[in-house]
Amino acid sequence: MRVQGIDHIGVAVQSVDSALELYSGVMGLRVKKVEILEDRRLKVAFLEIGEISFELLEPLEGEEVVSKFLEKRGEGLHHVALLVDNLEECVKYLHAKGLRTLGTQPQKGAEGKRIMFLHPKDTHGVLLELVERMKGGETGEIHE
Ligand code: CMX
Repeated sequence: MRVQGIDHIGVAVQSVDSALELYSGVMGLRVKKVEILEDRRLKVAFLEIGEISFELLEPLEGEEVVSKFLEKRGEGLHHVALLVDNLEECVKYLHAKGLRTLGTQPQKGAEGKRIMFLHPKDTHGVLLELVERMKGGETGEIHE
């Protein structure tokens, strides 16, 4: 397994618009994209910090995962996303080492990436997302 770097850091917020007032309006971070992930019922915004991003996550009506996090812990750091070059190989390796993934198949994440999460109970309390960037950019159609 080779971790290439941090892709992004996820932050759970009550309102993306309100969080952008601080991070973009006051702190001047560039907004790369604001996106509605309809299938996950999330509104997300990506802010550029050098090579990595802050991903602001706002749950929409009917969303259960980030909503539960906000209810239990309030706003704050939600996950760290590690960039890997081959998601399947990486997951196979980690399964062999006894780590649990959340779900069995890679999912389509924001920006057309392929993602999978590891259970925070297996990673010293940090929710880790494994990210493989797609060839073909945003569409996520071409995978080699
Ligand atoms: N970081 C660290 N620990 C977390 C956590 C987080 N983000 N979310 C939950 N936990 C911990 C809880 O504190 C709890 O620990 P204790 O038992 O010691 O209290 C334990 O995990 C179980 O938490 P829970 O509140 O009972 O919640 P669930 O088990 O229902 O869900 C998890 C937890 C990690 C399985 C769920 O959040 C999940 O499936 N996450 C992966 C998907 C995801 O996060 N999607 C949103 C982002 C999508 C995107 O970026 O595209």
